[in-house]
Amino acid sequence: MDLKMYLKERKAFIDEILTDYLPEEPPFGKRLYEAVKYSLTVGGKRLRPILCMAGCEIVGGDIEKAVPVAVALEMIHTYSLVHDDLPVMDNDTLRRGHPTTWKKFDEATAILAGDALLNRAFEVLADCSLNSELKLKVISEIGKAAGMLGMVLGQQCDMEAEGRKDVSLEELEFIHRHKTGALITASVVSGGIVGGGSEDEIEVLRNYGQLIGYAFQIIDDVLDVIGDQSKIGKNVGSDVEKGKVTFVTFYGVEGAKKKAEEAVNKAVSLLGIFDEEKREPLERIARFIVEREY
Ligand code: GRG
Repeated sequence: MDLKMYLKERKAFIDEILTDYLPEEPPFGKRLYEAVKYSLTVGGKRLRPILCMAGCEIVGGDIEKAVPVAVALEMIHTYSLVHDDLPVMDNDTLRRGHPTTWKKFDEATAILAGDALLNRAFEVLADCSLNSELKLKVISEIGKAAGMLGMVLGQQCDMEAEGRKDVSLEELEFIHRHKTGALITASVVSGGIVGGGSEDEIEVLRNYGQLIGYAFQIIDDVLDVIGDQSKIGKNVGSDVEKGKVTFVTFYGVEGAKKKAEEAVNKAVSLLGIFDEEKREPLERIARFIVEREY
């Protein structure tokens, strides 16, 4: 399997269909529509949709059924980035190699564009053609992961930790398990649910997601120190600038990379319950997470 080609093709597929899931352009308030479209189409690895589709495939499901779920996940992820970049939060001007939504439009429009994306994601889920039982399971899974005991809580804790030097490793892990890990985990788990995975299979996907989510955040911290801005598409060095305690603070760059590798090895070993051929994409995606330069 050629992972580069796999990621490229899956990303191209998602890029192509994302805006099909937007409603018709309204006659007024076009600025909101433009901001939503801009935020969604300006780039991104599409990792969460790719994980969702791969989660569906590994349990032997029909990938077509995972598509609206994959789209909803990318909408939620995009909303989180749009809000995270706002001056009242991370105050970032560059995202995915382009001006952040608030910078390109204005702050109020960026807030509304984020709100619109979050709501649209749940409309897409509610309106998709999955059977009602699976649909509710997926909505509940994603709602919990994105919501007040998931990503939003992680974001709040992250803001509260900013500038504090006494953040413990336990607190840091809590922050990232929620802020970054929850939606990554929900992506692969919801794919497994849609694909009709058994309870044991879903449990493996959940543990896999948590481990790769942890590794993903560690590498995000590493890239903020040693990354190439032109490759990662956002400003580097912002953690130090904002006085943030990160995994690099605790482990150093090499130690942090080692931690991420250990997590990924464990995640890959969990996939042993699946057929060798079927598990390859999720194995390779896990490895990509630690090897990535963007
Ligand atoms: C505002 C509710 C709310 C939440 C924001 C996810 C998040 C929470 C903030 C993003 C800040 C950040 C840099 C987190 C580190 C990990 C992360 C989620 C990076 C961005 O995800 P990628 O690398 O981005 O998948 P692309 O652009 O490729 O989609």
